[in-house]
Amino acid sequence: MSRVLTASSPLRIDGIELRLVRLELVEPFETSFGRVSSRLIVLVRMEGEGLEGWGEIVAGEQPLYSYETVGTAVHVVRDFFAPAILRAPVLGLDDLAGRLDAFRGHPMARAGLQLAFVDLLARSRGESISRVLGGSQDRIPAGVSLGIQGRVEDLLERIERYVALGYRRIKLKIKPGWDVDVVAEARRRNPEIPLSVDANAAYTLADRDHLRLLDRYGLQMIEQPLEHDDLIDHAQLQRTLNTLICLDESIGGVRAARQALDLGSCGVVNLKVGRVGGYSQALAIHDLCLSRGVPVWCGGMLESGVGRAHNVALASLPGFTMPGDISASRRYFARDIISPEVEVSANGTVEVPRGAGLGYEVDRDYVNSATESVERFTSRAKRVSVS
Ligand code: OSB
Ligand code: MG
Repeated sequence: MSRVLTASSPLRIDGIELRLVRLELVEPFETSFGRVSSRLIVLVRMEGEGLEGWGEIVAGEQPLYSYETVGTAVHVVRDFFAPAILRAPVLGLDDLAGRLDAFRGHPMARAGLQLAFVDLLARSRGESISRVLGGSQDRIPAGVSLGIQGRVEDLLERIERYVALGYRRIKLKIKPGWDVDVVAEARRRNPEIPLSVDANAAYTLADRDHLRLLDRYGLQMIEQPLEHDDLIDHAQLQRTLNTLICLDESIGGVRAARQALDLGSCGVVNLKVGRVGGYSQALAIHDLCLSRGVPVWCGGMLESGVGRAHNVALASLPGFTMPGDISASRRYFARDIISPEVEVSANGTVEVPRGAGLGYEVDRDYVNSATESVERFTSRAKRVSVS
């Protein structure tokens, strides 16, 4: 696997722009931690060497999935991360990541900057992001994550719809009161489809007997059943379940991934570049799982097309052996901010673009019309000194 994440000569970063863009979802998305009907997308645009790179910070408006929010992300980028990056030309991804090493936490904010940088770097090399990351697949299998519904019939109708569209795996959000009976009915109506569930940390180890009831339904995995930062109880639960546990929230970086695999906390990893702090951590987790024979798939955060394009590039790496939460643009938004939009073919795959950088164009007019605010940071801006 060849991976080139350094520039042929250091990249001078002239500016970093944060842009808040409001996009309505085609329908509300409900999980065990809440319901969203629109997304306030944080786009990162990094300018340098006459080029630009685009990234996205996947934080939500409220600290539910993670403690990070749109507000905390804007704060740490403005006051700490952007000044560190603008201080001197950047040699490559390791240099960029290293500039932020002194700071703790805020992985989603870090990731957004890494994404924009890698897009810029790939464009400077005239190569796709998939290529600079060492991607090996030119199409990736699509999956869909279906939120909690008011009625089981509404869920069954959606399952049918996405199966008919060719999606290769259906994931159901669950929570206490919307779990075993719903899964039983979904399975009864769809005996053959690859099915999984995601609890977003809605249970505790005391629910183990209840969770074991899910073993009957041939699920590919049960995602993040227990607390968001737990590895120990998951290891204990995994020993009593036949169904593989997949961790999402609990895998905050490569150290948590290594510990989870050593402890037996999961048999599958949901890899989200935003959650783990960017490509530097995502690549390390990917390589670790590949070397241990642990399947990885690419998760999503209801991203705009910019974030999704990065997910498509990441999912082209060889360790991604299961369909991810990568769905067509129209599954999320009536209109996406990239062109072409992400499409899922009749046999349930997304093509990995070959063009330079993201391989999709950002639709500036539409982005402008949906923008709520813009802040731009340059090397001349007032800043906090860190070293
Ligand atoms: O837990 O995987 C999750 C969306 C927002 C926050 C957390 C999660 C999700 C999803 C949807 O499951 C993934 C997607 O389609 O983008
Ligand atoms: Mg999840």
